[in-house]
Amino acid sequence: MKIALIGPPTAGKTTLFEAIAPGGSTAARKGALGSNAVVKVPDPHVDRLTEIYKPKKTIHATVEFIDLPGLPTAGSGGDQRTRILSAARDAEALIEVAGLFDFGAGPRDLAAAEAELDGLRTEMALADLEIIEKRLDKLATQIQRKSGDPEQDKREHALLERLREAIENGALGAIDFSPEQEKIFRAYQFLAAKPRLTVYNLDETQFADTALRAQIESSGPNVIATCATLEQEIAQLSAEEQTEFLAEYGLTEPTSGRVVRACYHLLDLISFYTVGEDEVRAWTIQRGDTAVTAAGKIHSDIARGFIRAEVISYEDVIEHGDFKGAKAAGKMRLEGKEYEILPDHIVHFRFSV
Ligand SMILES: Nc1nc2c(ncn2[C@@H]2O[C@H](COP(=O)(O)OP(=O)(O)OP(=O)(O)O)[C@@H](O)[C@H]2O)c(=O)[nH]1
Ligand SMILES: [Mg+2]
Repeated sequence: MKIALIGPPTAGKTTLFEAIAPGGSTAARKGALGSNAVVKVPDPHVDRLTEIYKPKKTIHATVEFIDLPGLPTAGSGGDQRTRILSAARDAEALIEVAGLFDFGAGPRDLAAAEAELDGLRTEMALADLEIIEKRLDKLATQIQRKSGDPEQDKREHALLERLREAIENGALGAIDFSPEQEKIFRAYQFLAAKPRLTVYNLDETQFADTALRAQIESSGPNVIATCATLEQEIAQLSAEEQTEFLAEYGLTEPTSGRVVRACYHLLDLISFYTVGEDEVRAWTIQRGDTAVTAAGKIHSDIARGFIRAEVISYEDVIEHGDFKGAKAAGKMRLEGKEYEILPDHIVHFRFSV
């Protein structure tokens, strides 16, 4: 799962990226734009289970972040802007970053940053519309010459016309697709359709203003206020120093952790856990996934030879000391393939191949 940081130049994307991935970025893929890094999803459940099992290995869920260069202002940037937008298209979700700190052009207020983000969203919608127009032209020619599959081409043409209108009106979310339409729609990877987290990047003084932070974050569930330079400093501190430092700002955890978790939720991902002396591990599934799908994340053999899932809630495991204790206390459910795995489930799969 890839999440791209996108925004106007100098908004603090790279600073935020480095705060999120203090270990540094992994080597960029050949020809890829921007750096990428695989980042652990902070998870108190994994921490607690590790304390209990003291396993040889602990594995967190991860997501991948891509730090894109700043998007040049509309009408400039040529090739570079096309490359940035197409790299963003490859990501499953976007973090749009706007700066409120003074980066040379004087202090900025929230309204200015919001306007800048509106501009960015318009840019992305226009890039989608450009793709639609090109495809519509091509389909029209194909339909006229009967060089493709005319029926299928007509259906795609009609769908794209609907999508064009929806993107123009910012109403993509309101469309109901048939399975065939859904498939076509997904293949286009429209930027306007990507789940988004909005991050406003403040300077130290603005960030100390809790009222401003609250005002920003009250504007929606996927809006976060941060100070990327501060986050970068925090990432270098020991756990103890971190707690102290954060307390000065009235925080209990770094916002970089919140950003990572918010992205996880944005993508509708959840974690279930497996535990043991060898390994405590968080596994990533999509909300709504069944036990057999979850089993397949661990190994295709476990899905193929699936017998039953032994499921205990995290709370029950904690209350009864460990998985065994909770099982002895009768807290275990034995579930079949179609059972829906929930976020705090600890699972042991019975299988035979
Ligand atoms: N005061 C303050 N300065 C910041 C903050 N975040 C970034 N900066 C500064 O702003 C400048 C640009 O930051 P970058 O993180 O490189 O911005 P960017 O969005 O990656 O820039 P491009 O990749 O060129 O588009 C740097 O000098 C940062 O130190 C912040 O939260 N507060
Ligand atoms: Mg940068």
